[in-house]
Amino acid sequence: MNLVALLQVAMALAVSVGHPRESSVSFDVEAVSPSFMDSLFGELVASEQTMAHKQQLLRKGEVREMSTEGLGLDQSGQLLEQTQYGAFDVTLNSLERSHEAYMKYRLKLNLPSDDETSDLSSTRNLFGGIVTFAAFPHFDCFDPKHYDNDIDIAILGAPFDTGTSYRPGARMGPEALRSGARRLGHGRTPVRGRRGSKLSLVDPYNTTSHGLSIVDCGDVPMTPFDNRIALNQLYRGERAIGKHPAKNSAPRVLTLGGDHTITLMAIKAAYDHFGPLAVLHFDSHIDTWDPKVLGGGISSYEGLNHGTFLHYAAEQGFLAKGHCSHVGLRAPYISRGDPQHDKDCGFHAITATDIDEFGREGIVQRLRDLVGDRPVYISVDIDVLDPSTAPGTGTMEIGGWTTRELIGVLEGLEGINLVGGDVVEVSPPYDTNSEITSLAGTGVIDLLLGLMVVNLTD
Ligand SMILES: *[C@@H]1O[C@H](CO)[C@@H](O)[C@H](O)[C@H]1NC(C)=O
Ligand SMILES: [Mn+2]
Repeated sequence: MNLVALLQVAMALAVSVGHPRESSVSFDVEAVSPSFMDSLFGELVASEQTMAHKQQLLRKGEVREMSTEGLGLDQSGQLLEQTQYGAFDVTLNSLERSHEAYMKYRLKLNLPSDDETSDLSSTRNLFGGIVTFAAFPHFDCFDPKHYDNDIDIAILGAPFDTGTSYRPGARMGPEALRSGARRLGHGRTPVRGRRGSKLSLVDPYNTTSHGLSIVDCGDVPMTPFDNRIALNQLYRGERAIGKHPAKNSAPRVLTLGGDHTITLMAIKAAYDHFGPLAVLHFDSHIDTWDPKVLGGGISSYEGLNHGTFLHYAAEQGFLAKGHCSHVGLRAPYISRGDPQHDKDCGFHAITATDIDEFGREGIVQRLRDLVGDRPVYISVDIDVLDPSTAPGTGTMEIGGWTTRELIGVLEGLEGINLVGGDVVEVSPPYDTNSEITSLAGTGVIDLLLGLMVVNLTD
């Protein structure tokens, strides 16, 4: 738009503002006492029309004047104390009364006593303080001294990214996912879960309402210098959580990655308690790559990485073969044998474009049929989302789902026997300043948590 056009628009606006619609009430402005807002902000907020409107509402009793209770006025509106503006001994009308009361109130600062701390100890701080996921309680879950403490659902960080083939950074994932969860914790939302579903009624963050013990166990220390040690540390951490008493067979763990390699240890630990798992693997990549194809080279140790871990999970017998599925696939294969090898590992495949062909409900039905009532593990690689909704990840692929599509499919899985889950590959160094990728990851954890609470309280 050039300057002349801009001026024309500005003038048109000025004209329209200058001629407001005719008010239907005739009204004498002088007769209305200004409220305290009018006095403070004057012409900024008050106009002939707003004053008339307000007066009408007052007359009809649809709004009330500000209460004068506790503001140093007696019933008749007499100010009881001397103000810095002098003593008021006239009886004020109601609007003046609110105004004067407000002005007087503004002059007062009532601090609590110097030893009072109740507002410091019980207040949620959205942008400060020690951050646990959605402010869930924390204790050292790995210390045998605490093995008696109940854990029904554990949140566990796996800060590890030395199994990644492309861009690293996912070791910072857990703290970013927790940061994204600072605003969670206030119960139900208008959109979590389908209308009338149990998921839409539960409040995962109100432990009084569901009676489950949900704990943020913090992060497992994972060494960045030797993947074998790091992954074993994670396995032992997940296993330690499994030693705590749970109301329903065993604690269920939601793991915050970390690159996708960490899922192998989470699945292994879940397998210890629940047996072969129907794995729903939301990812743009297959991650069942044969180690000979991806990474296996000079040392066999290279063969275990974020693109091969599902090959190992299948080989180790952790998977309920034929009951697992990829969801959202679209990344290029590496070798011609990949599709066959993927099938051999026991996976079905739902591609990113299948949502256009079968719709959300078509995909939901297929997944539900596939897992039945088997123990299910849901692993969500955030790169299943389109780079426009999740740019902060290691290996982006175009043409993915939106967060709403992913949420819609996950909600459709309400009622499945979800025994474990994770969100991986959130790489904060590649995220935007507004942290959209970690927020998407947090939203997925929020849903998995909801699915678990529904499942455990059925
Ligand atoms: C939590 O749940 C309890 C029991 O259902 C209820 O009384 C309480 O109001 C809830 N608290 C919040 C903050 O929603
Ligand atoms: Mn992956």
